[in-house]
Amino acid sequence: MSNKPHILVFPYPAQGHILALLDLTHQLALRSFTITIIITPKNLPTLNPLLSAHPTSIHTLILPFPSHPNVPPGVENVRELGNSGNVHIISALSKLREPIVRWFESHPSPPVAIISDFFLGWTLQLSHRLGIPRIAFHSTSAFLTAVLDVVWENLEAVRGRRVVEFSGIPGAPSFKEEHLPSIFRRYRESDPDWEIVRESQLANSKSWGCVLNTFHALEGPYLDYTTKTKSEHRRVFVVGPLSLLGLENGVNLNRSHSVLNWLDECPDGSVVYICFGSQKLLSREQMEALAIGLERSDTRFIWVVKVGTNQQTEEGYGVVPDGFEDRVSGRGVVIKGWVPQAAILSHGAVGGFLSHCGWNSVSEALVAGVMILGWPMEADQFVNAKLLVEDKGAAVRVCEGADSIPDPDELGRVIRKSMSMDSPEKRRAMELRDEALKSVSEGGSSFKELDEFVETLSK
Ligand code: BUP
Repeated sequence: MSNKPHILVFPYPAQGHILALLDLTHQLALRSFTITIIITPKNLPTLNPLLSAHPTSIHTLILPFPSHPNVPPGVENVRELGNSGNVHIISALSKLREPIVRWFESHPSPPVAIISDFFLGWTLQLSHRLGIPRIAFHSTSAFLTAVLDVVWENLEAVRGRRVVEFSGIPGAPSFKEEHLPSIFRRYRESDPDWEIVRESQLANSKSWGCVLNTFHALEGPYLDYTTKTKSEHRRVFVVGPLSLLGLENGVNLNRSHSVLNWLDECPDGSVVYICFGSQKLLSREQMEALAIGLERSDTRFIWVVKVGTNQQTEEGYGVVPDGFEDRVSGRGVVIKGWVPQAAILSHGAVGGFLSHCGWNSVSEALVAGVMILGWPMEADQFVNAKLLVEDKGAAVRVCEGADSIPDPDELGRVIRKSMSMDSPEKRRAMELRDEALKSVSEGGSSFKELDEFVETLSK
């Protein structure tokens, strides 16, 4: 390897976490860092476009993913395990320090820093062992970071409360307990895996620094709060929206998907795009309600359907109702499989996004100036939805809850109404798009902080 600074990058194996950190990695590679990405065999294909774009400066350290009593064999990605698998995956990965230490000690030019996902707080100890600083990468909002910090420090005060108030956070928000990430409801002192997760999260605030995938114009007050309260955590770099800086926005963007050709034929702003992220599988009843709602909306749509295992399909999960596709033929497209979401959202024909409000989806919608029709279900999604709907006025809420079944008539009506007329939410979404673009352009806040980050890493 060359003499350029060498950085270790360790993503968490969930699509929403990996992709954003790879966007940052792309930027570091463009700025002449040498990078090694720690990855498990099954997640290696996700890296392929980046490895092809930077064949000499990005390398991989492939971990032997362990057999662990709580991890079903071969499962290495939350996409298959679902959100409830996070505790097991974090715990299983944390048992893989030794191969990383051995690799590091035998490397002729070992890394000078590690950037690891905020779910992998245990890598703080690893960084101490390696004698290099750790930077926590947060693929979530600053609002969530603020909420989580308060919760992790005050678990007892939160547990069992129906409504949790965050008086110290700007705007003094409150959340129903079930709208906080479910991991907090799994608290059992006797569970050793749980302790790993808790310690891991607390380690984030003790790390050398952190990088946040958001931007000041979107989350100024929460960023000020986070920067101020993280007393030990002086180096906060706010560099988003990273999707604007990723490989996808470069010359290698793979825009070849037939649905983009279909969009070319649709009028501007006429299509609602529906996708609930890489993890959520809808039940039979939810699929039916959504299908009827879409039929009644009289609106053009693209619906990305996540398909489950054979057994889940037999139970009706992810099953598109019989005859639906024929009935909406010409007006709607159902896609079972991966689509280039960022490219779809940036297509002029897309005017709305029925979304679970995962942070990357939110960020990609903002970048495209597309209004969100929010259906938060779990994890950080309620926090993100509150930010968008109540703080920013750039989204409308159409449903909430992982198991909720929307009223099809109401759903159809809201979709039709939101898509057919100009609205304050649509205008707000466009304003935020301009702010997002300004942030990453020369002189913008994220542009400057990325430069500072690069400079600090280079010292
Ligand atoms: Br599905 C799907 N194409 O077909 P979120 C998702 N994505 O590009 P999640 C595609 O995956 P976590 C598809 O653009 C976004 O970047 C999408 O991240 C991309 O949701 C990402 O929105 C999904 O944060 O995230 O999957 O729930 O893994 O963080 O739980």
